Amino acid sequence: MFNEYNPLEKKMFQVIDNNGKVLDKKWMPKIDNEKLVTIYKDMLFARTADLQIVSYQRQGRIFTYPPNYGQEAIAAAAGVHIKDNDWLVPAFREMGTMLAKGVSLKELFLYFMGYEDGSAFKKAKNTLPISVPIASQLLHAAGIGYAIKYNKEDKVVFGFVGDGGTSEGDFHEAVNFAGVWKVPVIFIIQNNQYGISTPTKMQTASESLAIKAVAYGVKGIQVDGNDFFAMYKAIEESVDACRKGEGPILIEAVTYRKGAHTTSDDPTKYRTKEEEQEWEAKDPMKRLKSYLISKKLWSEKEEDSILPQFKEEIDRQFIEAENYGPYPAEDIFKYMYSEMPDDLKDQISEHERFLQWKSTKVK
Ligand SMILES: Cc1ncc(C[n+]2csc(CCOP(=O)(O)OP(=O)(O)O)c2C)c(N)n1
Ligand SMILES: [Mg+2]
Repeated sequence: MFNEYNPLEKKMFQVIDNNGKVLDKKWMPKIDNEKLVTIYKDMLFARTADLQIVSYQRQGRIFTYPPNYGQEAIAAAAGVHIKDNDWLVPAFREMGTMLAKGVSLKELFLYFMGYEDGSAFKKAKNTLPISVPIASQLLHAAGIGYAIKYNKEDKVVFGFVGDGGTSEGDFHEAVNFAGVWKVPVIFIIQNNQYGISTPTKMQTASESLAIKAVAYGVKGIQVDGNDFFAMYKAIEESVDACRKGEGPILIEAVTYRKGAHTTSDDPTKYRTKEEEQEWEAKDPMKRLKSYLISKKLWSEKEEDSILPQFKEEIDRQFIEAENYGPYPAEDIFKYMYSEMPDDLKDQISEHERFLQWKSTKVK
């Protein structure tokens, strides 16, 4: 696959078309029917939660949130392949993979409500916190990959970044050294066509983002990120390659951020209705659903009956997060170092004085 879809060939890897029809059986991954339905349900759960969070934010019940809407196939495919012991190094738009790794929705809610506990995952092993400083997480991904190789462990690192992130030095340093060290890291670029309002064509003069792999001497592939089967297959082969010591791999997953950049953004200011409609036809959930319906594995009726249960479960976890109670001010400072340096201790005292002052001002 990596030969046939070498980025120099300028071909995007696809398995199904926009109507869920298989384009080339040779690439169709073997997935048990029951498992496939479970995966679809997980994607539906993630999408439902994502839409519901935007509505909680509009009610003033949660802070700024970056919607995953439209990018679910990428996160789901990674979620199927990532094992408990593998490392997940997220950016901030990978809800499906985080849930698959064992992060709870409640923990994600806590994170977006400002609690440090939202990053202290109770169940998910080997999962780094959400990373907002763009691309900085990839250096950790490369470093963890190095440690895995050094310790001769059978683990793979899944490192996520956006198209905008590929313009950061950290991206290039991480991919370069991962290539030099030949470490088991799968770099997944979610090319959702925008970095806030900046379109991908303004990020780079390269033919594609996948082609950057060539310069670093690593395997790369451009994949239709809205095609679940293509993402499944590409990640499956990437994991195999990494476990055989043939990593790292760079995947450019071509997708579309159907929602706003975050709840603080208004995409009507910088993109057209026509463009949105064009991508609507490529929606990842619709495509997988069409496939499932054509195979009689799923129906609109089943979807209608499961959605209220999902909504109730999402609400239940949200209300638990809402009732979490106040957090100690120290939480903001205590996780950066194992032993807190003096300047941070000073900042805690200053912050406490500020909170004290504020409580006398704000009624
Ligand atoms: C180092 C850094 N610079 C700027 C920002 C502000 N910022 C937040 S998201 C974003 C755009 C990121 O775009 P992309 O990498 O394509 O990811 P997407 O949001 O599309 O998932 C920017 C510039 C930041 N968080 N970190
Ligand atoms: Mg982007």
